Formats: sequence, structure tokens, C-alpha cells
Amino acid sequence: MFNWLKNFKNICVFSVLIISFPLSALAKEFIVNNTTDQADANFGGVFDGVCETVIGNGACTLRAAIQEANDTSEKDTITLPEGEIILIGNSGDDNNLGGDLDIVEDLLLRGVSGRKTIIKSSGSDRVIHMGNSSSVEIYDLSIRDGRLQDDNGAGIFNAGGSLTIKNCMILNNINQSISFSNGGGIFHRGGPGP
Ligand SMILES: [Ca+2]
Ligand SMILES: [Ca+2]
Ligand SMILES: [Ca+2]
Ligand SMILES: [Ca+2]
Repeated sequence: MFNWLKNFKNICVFSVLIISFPLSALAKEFIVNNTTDQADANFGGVFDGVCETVIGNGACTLRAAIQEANDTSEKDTITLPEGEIILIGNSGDDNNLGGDLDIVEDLLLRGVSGRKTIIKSSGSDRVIHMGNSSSVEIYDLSIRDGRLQDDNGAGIFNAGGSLTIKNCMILNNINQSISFSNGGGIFHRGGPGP
């Protein structure tokens, strides 16, 4: 009888610990299942931790996943499927609304392989733009066709964060700047960026 009572108390304590654990502190995995370039449904509002382009439709794009991942400081994971994602929009945006993918928090971004998962610019901006304090890992995908004028890093611009790249292909990214800018494939700025 006493053993039964002790076990019951343990179960109660365990349950309380689970229930009281703050959900906001958990890193998430966002699984991209749609290769179009569309924003999250909560764009302009409060992000809800769910990656989907329309509430309830379950369609998770890369841009929507980054919007959700940027909304918390936890290091989330974004998993990409096979396929080609063409980024839409022009340069000059640093809020991940269009053009380059603006990553401002820690993130693990992984595809299937360099040949099977491709993120490419439509030709009006770079591909990935990292904040100056984020730690980003990129695995098993291709970053290609970035085009840039008068700025840094046509494929990836790391504004001063920590960047790890494994099993990736960085292809055909062209910086068309004539004077002060740098970086065709990758430009890494040491120290704080803009
Ligand atoms: Ca959402
Ligand atoms: Ca996050
Ligand atoms: Ca940008
Ligand atoms: Ca952008």
C-alpha cells in the first residue's frame, strides 16, 4: 500500500513538472513541405509557432519557417525537402519580407543533399543574409544564382555572426558591384555588422 502511495506521488510530481515547463523555451523543428516563396499567415501580427501560409492549411514554406524561427531566440531547426525554392522580391529588405532570406536568430537549416535541395535567387537579390549575432548552421543544400549590386555577399552575407556550412554547394552567385562591395559566394564580416 505504501509503495502504491509513493508511486502515485511520484507520478503527480512528474506531471506537475511537465505541465509547468515553459513551452516558449523549447526549440522547434519546422518541416518545409511547400517550395513556393510565401509568408507566414501571421505576418504583421504575433507569430504563433506554427509554420503555415494560411491558418489551418498546413503549408509550410521556407520563408514562413524563417519568420517563425526569427521570432524566438531558441535555436530552431528548419528541414527542407527535395526541390527548388526560388526567392521572390528585390534587394533592400532586411525583415525577411522578400528577396534574400534574413536570418536574425540562431538556426539550423538542412536539406536532403546539395544536388536535391536548392535555394536560388530569382536574380534581384542575394540568397541568405545573416544578422551580426546569430549562430547559423547550413547543411546539405545548394545556394545559387544570387545577384547583387553595391552590397556584400551575393550567395551569403554574414554580417558578423557564426556560420557553419557542411555538404553544401555555393554556385553561380555573382556580385556585380564595381567599387566598394565584396563577396560573390560568401562574404563574412568580422565583428558587429549593420
Ligand atoms: Ca504562423
Ligand atoms: Ca528561434
Ligand atoms: Ca536583407
Ligand atoms: Ca530580405
